[in-house]
Amino acid sequence: PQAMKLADYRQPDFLIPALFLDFELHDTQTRVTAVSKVRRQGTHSHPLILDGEKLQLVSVEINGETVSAQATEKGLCLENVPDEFELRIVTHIDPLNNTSLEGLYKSGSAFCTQCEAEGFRKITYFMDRPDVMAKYQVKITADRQTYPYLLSNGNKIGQGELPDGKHWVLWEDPFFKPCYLFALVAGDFDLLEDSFTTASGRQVALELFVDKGNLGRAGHAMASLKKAMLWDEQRYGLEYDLDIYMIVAVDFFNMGAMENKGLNVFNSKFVLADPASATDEDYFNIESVIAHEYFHNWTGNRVTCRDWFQLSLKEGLTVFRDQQFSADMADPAIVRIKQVQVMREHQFAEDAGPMVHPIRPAEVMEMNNFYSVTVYDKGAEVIRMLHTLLGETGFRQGMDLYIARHDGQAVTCDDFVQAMQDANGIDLTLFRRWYSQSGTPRVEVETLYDDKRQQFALTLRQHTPATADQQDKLPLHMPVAIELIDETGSQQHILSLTESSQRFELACKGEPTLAVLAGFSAPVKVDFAQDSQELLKTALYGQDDFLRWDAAQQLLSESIHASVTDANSSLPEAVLALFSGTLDVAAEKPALAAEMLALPSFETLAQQKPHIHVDSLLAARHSVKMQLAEAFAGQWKSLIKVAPDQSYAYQREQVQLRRLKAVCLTYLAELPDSEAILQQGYQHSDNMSDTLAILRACQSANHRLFEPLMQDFEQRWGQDSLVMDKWFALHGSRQHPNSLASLQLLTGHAMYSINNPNKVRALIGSFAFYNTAGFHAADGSGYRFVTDYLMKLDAVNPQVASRLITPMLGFSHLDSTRQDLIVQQLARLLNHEPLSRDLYEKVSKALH
Ligand code: BAL
Ligand code: ZN
Repeated sequence: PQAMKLADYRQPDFLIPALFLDFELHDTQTRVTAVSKVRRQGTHSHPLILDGEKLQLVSVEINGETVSAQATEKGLCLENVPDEFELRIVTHIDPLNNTSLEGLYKSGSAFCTQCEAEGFRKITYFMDRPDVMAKYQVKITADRQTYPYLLSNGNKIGQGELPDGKHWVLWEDPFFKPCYLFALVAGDFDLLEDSFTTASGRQVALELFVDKGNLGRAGHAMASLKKAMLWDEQRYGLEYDLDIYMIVAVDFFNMGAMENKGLNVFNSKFVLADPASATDEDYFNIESVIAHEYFHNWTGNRVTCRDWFQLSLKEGLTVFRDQQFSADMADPAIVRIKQVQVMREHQFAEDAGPMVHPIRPAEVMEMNNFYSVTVYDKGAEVIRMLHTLLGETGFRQGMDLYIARHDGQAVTCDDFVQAMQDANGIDLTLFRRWYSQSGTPRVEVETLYDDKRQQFALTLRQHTPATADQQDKLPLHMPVAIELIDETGSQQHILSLTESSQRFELACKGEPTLAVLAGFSAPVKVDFAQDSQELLKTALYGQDDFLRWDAAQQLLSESIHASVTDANSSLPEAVLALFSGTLDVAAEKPALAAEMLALPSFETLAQQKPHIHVDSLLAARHSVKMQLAEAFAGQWKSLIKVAPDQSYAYQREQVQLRRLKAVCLTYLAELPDSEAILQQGYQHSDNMSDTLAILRACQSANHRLFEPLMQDFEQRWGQDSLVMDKWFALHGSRQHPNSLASLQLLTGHAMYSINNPNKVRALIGSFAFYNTAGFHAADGSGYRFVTDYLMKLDAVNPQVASRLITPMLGFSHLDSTRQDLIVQQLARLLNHEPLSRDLYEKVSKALH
């Protein structure tokens, strides 16, 4: 397979301003008729090249005349076409056997589609690129009884009955859109209806379709949608533009959800919730994903991407917008901490591995591989930096200009930055480097206090180490937010760093304690040698909650790394003081306390060092956890009683207390006398958050209660697909000598299916990503198991396989024995036939 290059972009040779699609649905032989208005763009005599994969071509007509055309594996080439014509193409497709879940496929008994990025070419021959935008009319015909709902984008403009028990519906979308935003759903659902009146007084019908019997779990998603609609009006002045907004929840879905115009298709995991079956985290994620897809209506749909290299144009921006929304709906500091954890655990790891790329990649072999933490989450960090540099008002002016200038267009990341620049009258030339330069920058901090002048001097040096894709790096423009803490309180500043080395001076009465990167103001690693007393001071007395948490994490990380080198080391005084100070205020600030008391994850710890030894790092983390469990045994026992006394609601104070309790339980479960407390906690729990907290605590402590409680859980929830995913994930991530054997057994469980991405991610994904001991087993059995599984999965669903291989890619920080074991498995995979383009791109880069 060949890589495509951003530098090779050319505007399309033809435009297709109108498309009529006619679907006659059938499990294995759906007939698709596509009628396009085609127009040559510019003066040239190039043929019309249409993308198409896994299609059975029936006929091609140009202006009513049949033409003979030979399809290849990749598409159709039509020579000598007129400058303007009507093109009618009939194809047959096989949705039932489409396990890739791209194009038109079946999720249970319903038909649904997923077209982003390049799935439309599995539906019909078309110019499958986002800069070809058309107005769509879609007619769907199917059996009335099995498929009472026939849905597509836009407004319903016709429907009728047919004599053979079939019916049809005609939809029209008044907005131009690229084909990746096309959607079709047909099935029998329960329907939750509501409405929203926009700021300008337009009534919008809201329809949420869920599997039969799930209506009771749809309320939170609907409430979230209405909050998101209101928020986007208030924060960005952006109103919804159609008369109807539909969301359909399906069980088989590669991603979280999809923003198709007026008809979002969602992974049911991000729709369905009730207290008994969903955790606080599920409630949070539903609210955030519903908002994310809704926000795409403007940032993604009305203004879309010119080409797929620009994916971060819509994803980075929309993630940033959903992050702002979540911060307004929940605890801003906690929300921020979670985002930073994703950056440090996953994005920094991507930068350190073979798939490293800038937020606007320059080369792509398989686009699905670039729906990455870099494009999404680092992309959002880059937008956040713009927001920090321009301020809320300046950023909003930039957004207003961007929308006004580009509504209805397919544009580039440069166009976005240009709008920000023009609206604010500032030069963002240097800032643009974030779009083309990959890797994690390091910022080194040096300080000097001049007592006489009462001046605090701060030198910042930035440097981005070479990455697998790019040797030479340049200085970047970034905001570095700092806090100076002294006896009188604290002061905050935002320093604008543009050079490789820069000195700043600040007036300060008395030598302050400095804390750097408040709110994680830039996606960088900071090198700042601070002693534990300074970190402790920031953790206990800082103003910025994020900085307090960050200082606490540094103290804990350092003591874990110290314990790697000296297995008998006891807990440093500063860590003991950190825990007692935090526990003292835990009842007042439960949310922050919970995060400050939680140990950094293995993955975060691994990212802090160039080389790690898996077993010693795991042992060190466990030893620190044990010592903390014992040192504060009394506090864990008393704090878990600070639970909400009302019945479950997804409500801020309750969520905070439950989270604190969950962290306390992870320590408590390590104590010898915890069994009765855990047992009772499990039995008396009336909600999934508390139940899962107990199970997780038992799992991570390898408590003997784990197995009986898991059996009980399976008895109770064995028929509930979404809840069973939690059960699979607990098994997959359990670090236990038998974990591999149990994993093998569980792939044969009645609720498990290799065809369902949620199941695969829950069981195999949680093993590969989070079962450190099992995955990195010294004999290579974990790597072999995952590789064997990937070979099977790749034939079913390459996109999901390609996600799952991530933990096998970054191995340069592991010991040489493990590196060799991984390389052996990757080599085996590279020789496997057939191998998808998705996996080929990653494996070949990793072995390079
Ligand atoms: N566009 C793919 C799913 C999402 O990011 O919303
Ligand atoms: Zn998105």
